[in-house]
Formats: sequence, C-alpha cells, structure tokens
Amino acid sequence: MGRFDGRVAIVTGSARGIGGAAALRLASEGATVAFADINEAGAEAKAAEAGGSCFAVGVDIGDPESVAGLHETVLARCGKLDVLVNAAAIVPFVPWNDLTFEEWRRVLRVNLDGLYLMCRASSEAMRRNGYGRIVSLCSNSIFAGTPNMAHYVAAKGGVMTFSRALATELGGDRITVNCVAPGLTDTEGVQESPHKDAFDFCEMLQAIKGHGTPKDIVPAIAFLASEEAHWITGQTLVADGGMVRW
Ligand code: 4PL
Repeated sequence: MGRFDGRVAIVTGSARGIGGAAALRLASEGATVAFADINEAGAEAKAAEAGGSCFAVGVDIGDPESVAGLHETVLARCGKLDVLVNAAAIVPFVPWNDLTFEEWRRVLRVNLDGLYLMCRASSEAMRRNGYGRIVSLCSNSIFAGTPNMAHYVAAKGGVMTFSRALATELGGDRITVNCVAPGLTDTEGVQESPHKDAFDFCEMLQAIKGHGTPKDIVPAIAFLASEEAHWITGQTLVADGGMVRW
C-alpha cells in the first residue's frame, strides 16, 4: 500500500539528479511514472530501474509540440494525469559580464517557458480529472542572490511567483500548486559544473551541516505531491539544511 497507488505522474528532468530521485520515489510508492527528459537514454535507464508500469518519454519542455506529444503519450497510455513534478532545468554558471541575451533566452526558454508549457498542458488533463498535484523545483538562490546565475535566479523567482498565481487559478479544480526550493545539491549536473566548489560556502551558512543530496530533497517533493497535502497550495518549501530562512 503506497501513497501513490493508482496515481499517474509526469516527472520532468528525471534522467538524473533531484528529478530522477523524485521519480523513483513516486514509483516506489505505487505511481505509474512517465520519466520525461531531453536525455531520453537516461530517462529510459531510470524508468527501467523503477520497473512496473513506468516508462520514459523524450521531451524538450521548451518546445510546445514536444510537450503536446508527451501529454498525448501519457494520456493514451494511462488515461489520466494526477501529478506533475517540474524538475527539468538548466543550471548555468555564467558571470554577469559574460551574460549575453542569447544565454539569458536559452535559460529562460527552458526554466520558465518550459514550466508554462508543462503546466498549460498538464492542468488541462488534471482539470478533467478533478484532481491534481503540481510540484515545481525552485531554488534557495532566489533568496540568496547566488552569484554566476542571474538569469537562473530570475527564472526561479518566476517559478515561485507563477506557482502562487497558478494555485489561485486551479484551486477550484482541486489542483494544488507548490514549490520546493533546495540549496546547492550534490547531483551529477552540479559535479560537472563550477558550482561544486561552493559546498563549503553553503555549509558555513547552513544550520545543519553537510552536503545536500537528492534524497534530502525528495521527501518534501513527495509530501506536496501526495493526496494528504490537499490543504497546502501556493507555497514554497525551502529544503536546504537551513541555509536561508524566510
Ligand atoms: C546556493 O540552485 O541554490 C549553487 C546551483 N548554489 O543551482 C542552484 C546555490 C546553485 C544554489 C544553486
């Protein structure tokens, strides 16, 4: 008996990192999860790890046709959609002096336009369903003003404030909309980037010492995605060892 028995979920960014861990958790608690990622091979591997009725779909969340195709696949296969976890994002490391408009647009296209497109399509299916849970990955960088990612910080601020507004729009359809805001987290993506050198700085500010890992973030995502979180909407829950407070 799992919290997500009979539920159908889409998790974007689920080939690895926090999205991958969240998708595996929902699956382990009974959900049929569509592992959605632009890295289709990675998503296939994670879906195979989850087993059961889980499957993978390649998607570019910044492309309306790709997002429409993802939703057609999920609805044809599963008949409904209960949960959307928006974990897909570009995590850039670009100092302000090098931040071109092209780079700004590249990040905003995925991290904010992609959120709009996913919520646009998913909320239609959830509205027909009369039930829904949308959980989007934010970042504590919106409170800290973290360096070398001004465009990312701008997009993640939009993730939080858009979610507040969408919660109002969808409340009448029994759909909740919330965010989880991790701090710097030890993922494959972070280890491949200069962000990996910031763990000591973050730890200095944390109330609880140590490096955040995907498994530290997943419980907050799973709770907000669960049926029993029905009275919580429009909120942003920070899960960062107490680095920032608000
Ligand atoms: C504090 O979301 O929140 C680095 C990279 N440092 O992506 C983030 C902090 C990063 C963050 C983030």
